[in-house]
Amino acid sequence: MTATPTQIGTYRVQCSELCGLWHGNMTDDTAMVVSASDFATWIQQQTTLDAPIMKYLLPYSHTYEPSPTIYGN
Ligand SMILES: [Cu+2]
Repeated sequence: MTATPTQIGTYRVQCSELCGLWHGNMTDDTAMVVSASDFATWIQQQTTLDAPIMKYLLPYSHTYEPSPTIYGN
């Protein structure tokens, strides 16, 4: 999904493509458009909250498929 918001606020969003079994539940009433500084603050808060579990996750990558080399191919 992409959007170009023009106003700060809270919006209802809904999937507009019949995408699968739970398509009917693909709505959210809490999609928020915020200022750049509020977004930066939120990112910092999330980074702090997530720090304890980040050590268990794979490093960031564009792909997460196992490399064939780990299977000896
Ligand atoms: Cu959907």
